[in-house]
Amino acid sequence: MATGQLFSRTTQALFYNYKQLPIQRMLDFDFLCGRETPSVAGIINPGAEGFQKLFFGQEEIAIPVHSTIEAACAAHPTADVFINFASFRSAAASSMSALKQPTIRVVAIIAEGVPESDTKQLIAYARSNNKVVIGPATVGGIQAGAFKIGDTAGTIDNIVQCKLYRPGSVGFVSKSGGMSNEMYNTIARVTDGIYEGIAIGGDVFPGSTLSGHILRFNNIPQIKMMVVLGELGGRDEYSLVEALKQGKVNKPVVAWVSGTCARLFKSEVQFGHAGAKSGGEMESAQAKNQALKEAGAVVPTSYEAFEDAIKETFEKLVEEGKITPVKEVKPPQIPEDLNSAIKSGKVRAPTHIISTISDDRGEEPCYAGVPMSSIVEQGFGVGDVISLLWFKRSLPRYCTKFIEICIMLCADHGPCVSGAHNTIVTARAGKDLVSSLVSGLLTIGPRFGGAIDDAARYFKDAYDRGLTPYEFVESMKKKGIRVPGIGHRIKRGDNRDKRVELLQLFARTNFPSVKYMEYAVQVETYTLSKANNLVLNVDGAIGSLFLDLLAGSGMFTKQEIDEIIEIGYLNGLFVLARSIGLIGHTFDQKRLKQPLYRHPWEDVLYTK
Ligand code: Q5B
Repeated sequence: MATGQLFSRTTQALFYNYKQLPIQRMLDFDFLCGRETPSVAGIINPGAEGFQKLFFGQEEIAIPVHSTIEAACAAHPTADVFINFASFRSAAASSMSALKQPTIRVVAIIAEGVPESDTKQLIAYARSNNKVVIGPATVGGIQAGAFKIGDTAGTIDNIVQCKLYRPGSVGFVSKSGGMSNEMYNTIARVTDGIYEGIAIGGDVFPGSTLSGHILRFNNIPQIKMMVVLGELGGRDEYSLVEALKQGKVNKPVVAWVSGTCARLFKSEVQFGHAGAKSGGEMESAQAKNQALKEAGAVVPTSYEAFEDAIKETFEKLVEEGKITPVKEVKPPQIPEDLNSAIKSGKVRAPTHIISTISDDRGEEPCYAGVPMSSIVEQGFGVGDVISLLWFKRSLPRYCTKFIEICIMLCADHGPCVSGAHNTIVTARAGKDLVSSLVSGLLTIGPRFGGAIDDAARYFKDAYDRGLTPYEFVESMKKKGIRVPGIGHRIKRGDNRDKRVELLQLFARTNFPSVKYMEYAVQVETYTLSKANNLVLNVDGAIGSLFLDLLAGSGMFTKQEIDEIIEIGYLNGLFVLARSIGLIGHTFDQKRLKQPLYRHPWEDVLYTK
């Protein structure tokens, strides 16, 4: 591997598999370091394309998402690092594809459990093509103040504590990612900090080696000393021993091979990493520490003494004038995410919506506080659900039954009424269910189906003010207003609307009082004396009877009744009911494969 710098303050990466947290951590690190460009140029999410919103400091940025490695490399030719967050199943294949891209120089493989035979192929390909593989089974690496791979060095707090936002003088390489976090802390405490840190990963065959990185660090002028944390198992450390012996490393190396405790076990021990097992004596931590020491590395007597060894080596270099400790800089403050700030109680934010009728956050959804299971167990009907969601209370059974009857009776009134006609024409124009439904619903209004609220308003006002039917109807006439709930295109005094009769019968049998309905009937008697078509229609019947329900059930205060009437809840009954019929008409037309409707010329009066 050798040569020198792997990364710089302008290095950009392609991130394989969308993982919000590590990408955001990379971008937060960029901001902390004062980078001008985000270190993630693009995301590769197989099968998906578009943009992913993330924060770069205080600003939101949209990072392009590509469905293939080839497309991402073509779109971002200067992004030369490939950070592979694929699972162990697909990590090798995707890494090989990345290595084969001419623009990709470094591939970091995070997954554990990549088959060794696959890794060997990756290593061979990388070597012969002068590319670098970090991992598998690694957290990655970091160049302080410049570029960071994924989750390396953990949280922003840890990165600040370890002063990784600006370069120091120490090159660090370890097998373990977890231990590298620990070492970043140690090194920050006793030196002027890390210049570059790499975790090569704990597999038996790592893509790049401890010695490879040390030789590379040796060529980086800003790195004045190196720290190595090896572990028992494998022979990587002996390559470093050889390099030291051959004088290929001319900067101080402080090294420790962990796993000395393995000797306390009677049988062979396998530690956390695949490669961390005590093989023969040569692979023991003791033997490797001894060999490193003999080759000229500074090797402490125990891990506990490692920190002091690093400290002494650093201080000696300072004394010798080989290191001028870097000047401390204050990193910018990363804006905290609103969600985490709220969670920790640091800030409060106003909500944008207030809702009182239902809640889906718990174990089961609730309508006005009543859980779904109760609704089912208690045999509630749609009338009960409407009373919960519209009126926020459980109404007596006769009330909910009345609501259900209204819905059943208003569900449809044939294909010739305004709403059904519109729905049929729309369905025949090839439109979908929702378009056909809403085109019918949009006809509901003061003349067709949507007169229930006004009927309730006017009947209530007239009755409460003590107007006689004559006074009421004539006053409306004077104002030029048709009495809502009165009149029908086909129903007559001698051809009453059956629906009205059924509603009246139910109310007379079940309601404690039907005073508003009786008043509406008196109004009808008067209007019928004027013209035979001025019957109490279904809107008028529902409007007047709902006034009786509201006033007679004892479930509503006067103020609540006034509010219901003022807001206008009752047309909702017709809208809901007629949706059933309009949906039916849509299906009917589709089933019958009816062609585009065109109104016949003969049925239009063309005139000037
Ligand atoms: N005149 C419903 O009118 C209709 C009068 C009136 C005083 C009245 C009309 C009206 C109020 C709104 C209303 C709901 C437009 C109806 C429904 C659902 C449906 C539909 C279905 C379903 C019918 C003739 C003469 C004129 C008018 C006078 C009429 N209504 N005077 N108060 N309310 N009602 N809508 O038949 O002197 O000749 O000028 O607006 O309650 O929509 O099945 O089809 O389930 O789908 O077109 O049942 O009554 O009568 O306009 O020719 O008027 O009567 O002033 O007097 P028509 P017009 P004049 S239920």
